[in-house]
Amino acid sequence: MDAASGRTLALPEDASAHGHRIDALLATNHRLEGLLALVVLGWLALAVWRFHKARRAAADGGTRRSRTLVLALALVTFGVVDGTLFVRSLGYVDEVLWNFEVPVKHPDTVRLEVNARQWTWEARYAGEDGRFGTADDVVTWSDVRVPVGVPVWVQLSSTDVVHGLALPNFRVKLDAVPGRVNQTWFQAAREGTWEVACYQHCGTSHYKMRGTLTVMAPEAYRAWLREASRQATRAYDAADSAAHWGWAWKEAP
Ligand SMILES: [Cu+2]
Repeated sequence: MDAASGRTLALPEDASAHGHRIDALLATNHRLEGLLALVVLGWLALAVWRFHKARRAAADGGTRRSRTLVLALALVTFGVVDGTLFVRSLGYVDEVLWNFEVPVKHPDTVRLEVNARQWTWEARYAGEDGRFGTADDVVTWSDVRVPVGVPVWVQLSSTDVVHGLALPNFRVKLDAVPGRVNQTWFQAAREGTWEVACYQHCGTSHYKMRGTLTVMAPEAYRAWLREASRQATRAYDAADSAAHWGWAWKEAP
C-alpha cells in the first residue's frame, strides 16, 4: 500500500454486511483463472520441451478424436468455471440483492430517495412524520447518513443524464436513469465515513460528483434526523418548486 496516496491494489475496505459475498465470488474467479493459466502455461512448456528438436510441424487438428477432445475440455472448463460462478451468484441474488423482503420486514429500515443531478447527489429522508413529500423531509447534498446495522433501502433516479451510484465500500452500484426509479438495499456493518462516487461519465464535472456516506450509531442518527427534520420544517418554502423533487415511496419492490 502506498501510504501517502492511500492507493492499494486490494479491493476497497468492505464496510457492509453482505459485501464479503461479492469478494468471495471475485476470489473464486481469480483462483479458477489462476489455475487455468497454470494448466495452459504448463501444457505449453511441456510441448516446447517435448518437440523443440522437431524440424517439421505436424498438424493434428483435423481428426475426429482431437476435435472431440478439445470440445470436451472446453465444455468441462466452461461448466466448472462459469457454472460455479453462476450458481454462487444466484445465491447472492436470491438471498441479498433482490431479497427486498429484508428491508420490507425490518421495522428500522431507513428509506432513502436519491436523485442524481449534474453534479451532486441529492438525498431525501422522510423526516419525523415518516412520509415523503411533506414539509419535514430532510434533503442533503452529497452527504448521506445512515445508521449502522439496519437495512438502507435506496430508490434512485436522475434529473438530467444517466449517472451511476457507487458505494465501493458497500459493493453497491446502481444506475440513476431519468424517468425511472431503480432500487437497491444495503446494510452497514460498522461506523465510519466512506465515499459516494459516480461511475458513469456524466459531463465535464463528472469527477466532482463525489460525496460522503457517514455510518452513525443508531442513537446519533436518530438525533441528527430529528434536528434536521425540525430545521427543514422551519425552512420549508412551498413556492420553491425545484426543492420539491421526489416521489411517493414505491412500496412494492
Ligand atoms: Cu454523474
